Amino acid sequence: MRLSENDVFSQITAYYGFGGILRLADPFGNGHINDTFLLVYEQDGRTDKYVLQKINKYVFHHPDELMENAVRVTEHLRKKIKSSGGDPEREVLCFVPALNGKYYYLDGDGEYWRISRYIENTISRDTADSPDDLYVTGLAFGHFQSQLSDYPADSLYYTIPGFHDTRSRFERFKTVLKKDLAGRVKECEKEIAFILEREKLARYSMDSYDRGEIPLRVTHNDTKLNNLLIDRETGKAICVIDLDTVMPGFSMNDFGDAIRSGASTADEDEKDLSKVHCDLERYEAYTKGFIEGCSGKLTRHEIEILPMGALGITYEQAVRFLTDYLEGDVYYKTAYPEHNLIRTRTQMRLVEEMEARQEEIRQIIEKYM
Ligand code: ADP
Ligand code: GN1
Ligand code: MG
Repeated sequence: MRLSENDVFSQITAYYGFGGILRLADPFGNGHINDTFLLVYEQDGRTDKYVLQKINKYVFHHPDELMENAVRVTEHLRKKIKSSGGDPEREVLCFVPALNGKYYYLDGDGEYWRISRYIENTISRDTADSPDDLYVTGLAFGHFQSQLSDYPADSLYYTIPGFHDTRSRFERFKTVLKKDLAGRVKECEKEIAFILEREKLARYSMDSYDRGEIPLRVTHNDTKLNNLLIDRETGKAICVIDLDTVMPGFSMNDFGDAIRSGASTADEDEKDLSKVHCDLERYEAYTKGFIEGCSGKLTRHEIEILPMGALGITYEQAVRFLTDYLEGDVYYKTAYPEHNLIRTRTQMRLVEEMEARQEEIRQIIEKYM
């Protein structure tokens, strides 16, 4: 018999030694990967809030290594924040150890759970409201990369090997096509052709790396807009979250994923493609923030090819959504059967726009070189 969520919540309460009464344990946030809950305990008139997550084992094969990375990276960030006079309670995730010192709870069903402190008075956005939202986002993700620039990259585990190896993802896509496990290939001919026609995009980042043109850095690798907490009142960026994919990577990808998600004028799963555009004002605002946030650490060539990061990662996302659709929705959470196909189409639309407006985008980057 599988454990119910309520069983797990009470086991966790004991395992972590949380006092008081568990008043609330509700699903929380819009992540596509982990199961997230907000836990609220009340004791002697005080309220303690935690974010509890079940780590997705289909996606992350070694949750123990993932937590080791996350704890080490947050300790590094905490030191930096303290020494620069920041607020370590709000500006970095704080994972909570259990009574035995471990940073996860392994339940009787073999599922891994971890807890961080809830950061008060914050929101995370799925889409941006204004270019300024992108500027603060760029500053935050750039600063995050800058704060980790002295962290020894080779001491981190690869929590998902080949995560942004678009070249391998392209090859895998072709294998999945041949297998057609879910019998869906027939209904996506246009989308498949779109992907296959653009093999050049699949090769760009890894080929650049192989030629020694770009360095490997410690990067976030999932800089989607909603992986940043924003202060509810001031609108300022507070804390970069979702650290499960912090590992060696390329700066162009941390640039790219935020453009993909934040410069888009519509949700990632918007069905009406006439609403989906890559807004160049937002693109420019993110560029300005990101380059400022990286505080001089990027090479000239890295800056020059940032637009290829946006194009490449958006293309990669189309490949990933379509691969998942063709495999029968095994990776991303979906709310209805065509969800991954709808997501694929928004990404394709963004790729087409970025391709059509390459010259304008080049001029934006030139301003910040
Ligand atoms: P996933 O990997 O599934 O995307 P995330 O770690 O991004 O999961 O968390 C999902 C959502 O939960 C985030 O987008 C954010 O809104 C919220 N969240 C996560 N951690 C915290 C935290 N410590 N404080 C406040 N909100 C959080
Ligand atoms: C996932 O975990 P979340 O929802 O922040 C995914 C990203 C994708 C994104 C698309 C570990 O991000 O890589 O870009 O969905 N995370 C993982 O929305 O695969
Ligand atoms: Mg997330």
